[in-house]
Parts: sequence; structure tokens; C-alpha cells
Amino acid sequence: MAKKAPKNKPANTGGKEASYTAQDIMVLEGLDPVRKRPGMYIGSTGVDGLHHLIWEVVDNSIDEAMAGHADHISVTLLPQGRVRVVDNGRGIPVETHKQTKKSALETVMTVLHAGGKFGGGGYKVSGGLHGVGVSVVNALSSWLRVEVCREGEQWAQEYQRGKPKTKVQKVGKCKNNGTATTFEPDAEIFTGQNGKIPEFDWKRISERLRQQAYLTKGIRLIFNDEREKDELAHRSYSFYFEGGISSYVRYLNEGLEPKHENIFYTQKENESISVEIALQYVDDLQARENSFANNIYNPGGGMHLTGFRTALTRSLNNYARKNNYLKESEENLTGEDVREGLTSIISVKLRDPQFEGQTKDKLGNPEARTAVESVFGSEFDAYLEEHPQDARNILDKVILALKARKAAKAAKDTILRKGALDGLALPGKLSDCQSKNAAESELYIVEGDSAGGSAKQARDRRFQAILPLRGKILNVERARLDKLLGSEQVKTLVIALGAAIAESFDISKLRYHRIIIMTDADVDGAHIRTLLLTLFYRYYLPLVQNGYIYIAQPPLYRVQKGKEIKYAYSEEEKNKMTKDSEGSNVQRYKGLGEMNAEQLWETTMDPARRVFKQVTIDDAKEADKIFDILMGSEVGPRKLFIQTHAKTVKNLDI
Ligand code: 0RA
Repeated sequence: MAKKAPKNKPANTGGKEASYTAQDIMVLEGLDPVRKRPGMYIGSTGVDGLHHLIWEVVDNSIDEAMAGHADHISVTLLPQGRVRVVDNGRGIPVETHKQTKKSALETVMTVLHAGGKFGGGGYKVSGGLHGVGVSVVNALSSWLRVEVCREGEQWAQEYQRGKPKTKVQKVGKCKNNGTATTFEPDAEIFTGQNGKIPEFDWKRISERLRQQAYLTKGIRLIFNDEREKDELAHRSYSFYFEGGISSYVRYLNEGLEPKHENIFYTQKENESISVEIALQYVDDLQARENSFANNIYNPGGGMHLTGFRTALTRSLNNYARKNNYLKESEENLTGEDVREGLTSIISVKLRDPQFEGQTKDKLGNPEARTAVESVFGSEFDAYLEEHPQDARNILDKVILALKARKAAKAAKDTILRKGALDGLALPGKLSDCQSKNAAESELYIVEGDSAGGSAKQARDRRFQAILPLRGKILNVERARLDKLLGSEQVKTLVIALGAAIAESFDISKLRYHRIIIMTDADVDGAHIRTLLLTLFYRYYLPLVQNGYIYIAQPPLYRVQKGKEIKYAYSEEEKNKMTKDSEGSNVQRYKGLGEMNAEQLWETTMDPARRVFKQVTIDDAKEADKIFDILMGSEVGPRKLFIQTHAKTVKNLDI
């Protein structure tokens, strides 16, 4: 995804809030390049790029809120694919701009990078990744209207593909200041899979707005989905979190058992970098670390995360030594020990964020590391001193992690003793393929012995191998690696894959480059699939990253009309097939076992006809999350999840 330099470099105002005039806006170039190479500005012209348009407009309003001038932002999806974003900020200036002799508003909307100097003092935050400027949104919209309220007057201008259609004109009076932008993404630019413009995903938008609301304490973000004519189908969300990122931690820990009562929280400035951190340990093995720079999520972490990790390990070791949790002879807690079960949000705001790494998702500023290390180090030390009960619970947790790590290592050393897995014969359960060329070989992991039997008959044995699994394989969540390998089912799978596991994992030894999960379209099937995806996500991430994991899509119905047989993969498809042919015979497949070998081959295994879903990192991550709910120690949320999803779970979208 293309990322641009931050748009909002603050003007040098000697630390004072600047007063804005239209002249402050730096003028660069027109919008032609944006329509020529949209990907350069918004990453893609697919569904991701489409959503980028919203982020861009919203980010500008969030900047206004962060500068202390707005506290209310709403996003509304309208019919015709339109989006409306409204804030109660100062309103974009409308005065005439010296250089362009045009209204500042028009300049902002029609000139690339004209947003440049907006904001003045403060961090001008969102910037960075999405800060390509609202003119980019204008360029990529078939229609856009901006309305500004300033000093009692309402102004408006409309554009088509970035070109003004009207002057900036007074259109009425208003009480409060603010900016409203309504736009319609250009169908000439955005192409979905079927050549049609992709649709906005309300879930994605509401999750993003929720996240932004956590990161900007005290602002209210409202999301309305009003695309349908039918008002009953409208959705409306309002996000406001007084606790900011502490509320975020609480949200992420929903359904998990906290190890201590008080969520740690701090917000402090250091060398004009704002450092905000919240954390809480839960009874779990996973670390959940989310770092942000200027409200932009950094999946690759970076300097702020490094500073946090260093200070965390140091503080806990110091405290452990001082209070005799660790004896002199014992070794230190490692970073891994102190992060086990830790949910943390690290959010920094700084003037000139530099993003690095192949995907530009990593914060590179070294001063962010020092600032976080210093602020978090002293604040966390103080927290431990002031909350002895929380400190005790945390120390018990991390010391247990240390002990478990040492025990697991001892156990693993025995199991993974050089070549221990290589030496094992291929499991008897595996019906291997003839090919020894991994690039063309496929492994079908099939639920149940009977479906395994059909698959074995159906397959093309030259390149398709079958591994039947029985029932639930194992609770991966609560099991450490040694236990995991102790499970017969997992061991069988690990040996069949041929590439060992965890640190010994060697992808060059992998025996199949297509690993296909084939389970029934019911609750148990979804459960096993979630389990396998979680296993792959946690222990075989490179397989997911390389796109080696697939989910088979067996049909739900067989529809026969006379001699013609068709298969339907969804309820909708079946209804279509049977609509105008009254005399058809419909068979519902309750499980793979109900298909004979020929049917299984035709529908699900024949490379020429089958449909696979390739598992993405996001799919696997989502499975991992669902997994926590399904397997977590808390009964409440699990029950709720199963009740809420009991009807839909067969279509569980993972
Ligand atoms: C710079 C100066 C002023 C307003 C804004 C930026 C502004 C930009 C956006 C973008 C979306 N919503 C916005 N709200 C405000 C006005 C400065 C002044 O009135 O002195």
C-alpha cells in the first residue's frame, strides 16, 4: 500500500498556535496525476482504496478535533454509494488565497497537497499514511459537495471528478461552525471483482471509527448506515470513550479474565512527544500489542514498541529483584515472559512521523523509543509501587510464564531433539500422493473417517493426499507446544506436513504447497476449521503468509432436474436454480460423508471445477479471535457467542 509523507507538517510557529489565513496553504500541483495513478495515493482501486476515501476525509476532521476545535464527527453511508462526513470544527477557510486567487476552500479541494500547512501548532495528527489530502478524494469522486459554516454563513461548492462545477457560494445561514463533505466514489476508478464498484463494508467502517474514538479521548464519532430505503435496515453507532485507550484495553479483554484490577494508564509528554499507554494482563498466553503513531495503526510496531518492551522488561525485573520474586541465583524475566497474556496499547503523537519497512507500517523515529522508554518506565514503576496487589498478581503471572517457558523448553528439547520429527515414518492415517514435488502436491485435511474414505476414493492420487482427522483436535489456546505435540492428531498433521514446527520449522521441507481444510458445513465443521486455522496462525504463520492454506467449499445442495444435475453452494443459488423449474429434486448435503466419491470429486476436489477460498492473514487472525471466545476460560461470552451465532455458524465467514 502506498504511503505518503505526512501532509500535516506543522508550520514553524515557535510553539504558539498559529492564526490561519488562506495564505498559509502551500500550493503544489493539480489533480491529474491522482486520476492517472490512483493506486499511488490510496493504495488500490479495489475495496481497500474505496474505504481509504472515507479514512482520508475523517482523518481531516479528527485533526481538527485533536487541535481542540471539534468534538463531534459523523459518517453516513447514503444511497447511490455516497458518503457524508460532518464535523463541528472551525470550518475550512473560504477567504481568497493570495497565490491561486481562489477561495482557500477551492484550493484545498482541487490542489494536490494543498492541505499541507493546516493545523499549525500541535501534532497535526492523523497525517502520515492517509494524509494525502482531501483533494485526492475529490479527484476520485464522480461528484462531491463540500459545505462550510463559518461566522454564521453557510458556503458550498460542488465538483465533478475534482473539477469545480460551481463557485464557492453562500447558500444560507448557520448557527454553528463546521465542515460537511459528501462524495460519490467514481465508478470509472473503483473496480470490484465483477467490474462493478465495490461496496462499503459497514463493519469495517464502524470498527475503524471505534478505534479512532478510543485513540482520541472525548470525541464522539457517529456512524450511520442509511443505504437501504427501508429505515428498519438502517444502522447507527455512536462511539465515545471517556477512558480513551484504557477503554480500548477493556474492550480487547472482553471475555478474558483480568489478572489484576486496575488497568495501567498514562499520558505524558516527553521532548514534545505525547506518549499514551494502557495495559492489563489477562489469564491467557497470547500477547496483544497494538501500537499507533499519530492515530495510525502500526502492524509492524517500531521504535515506540521497542521502547515500551525494553522498559516493561526492565521495570518488572527490577521490581521482582527488589521484592524477592526472583532469587539472586535465578535468571531474569525475558521479554517473552513479561508479554505473555498482556494486552497493551501504545499510542504516540509526534511531529514528523517516519514510517519504515517494506509495507511502511513501522514507526522509525528513534526519539519515539526514548520518549516511550522514559515515560513508561517511570510511570509503570510508580504504578507497581502504588498498587501492591496488582503488582503481586502481575509478578505471579510473569514468574509463572518464566517457569512454564523453562519447563516447556526442557520438554521440547526432548521432543524436537535434532531430527526427531524427520525420523518418524509418515503416519498410517495419511494416504499420501505419488508426487514428491511439493509445488504440485495437495494435502486435504478431511473431517471424519467416512468423508476421509470418500475423499480417498475420489482423489487423483498422483498429486492429492488425504489426511482424515477425528473430531476436535485439541484446545490449542491453553496448550503449550509440548502438549500440542503430545496430541496424536496434531503430531500426525505435523509429520504429514514434513516441515516440523515452531523454531525447528523449515518451510523448504514442506511436502505440500496446497493444504486444504475440508470440513462439513455445520457447527462442528466450523469449529474444527477454526481450530486448524488457529493452529496455522500461531505455529505456521509462513504457510498462511505464502497462501498455502485453503478452505474447500463443498456444495450445500444437489439439484436434479431430469437428467441434469447442478450443485448449489449457497441458499440463494439453490433458490435461483429451483425458482422456475418446479419439478426439480433437491438434496441437501448435511455433511461431506453424504456425498459419494464421484460427487465429491466433481464438486470439491477436481482442480478444473472446485472452488477454494484461500486463507488470508486476516481470516486466520479472525479465527484466532473467535477461537479465544470458543475456547477461552470464561463461560459467559462463549455461551453468548454460540447463542448469537448458532444459526449462522454454518456459514461462519472465516
Ligand atoms: C485549517 C484552518 C481552519 C480550519 C481547518 C483547517 C479545518 C480543516 C478541516 C478539514 C475537515 N474539517 C476541517 N475543519 C477545519 C480554520 C482556521 C480559523 O478559523 O482560523
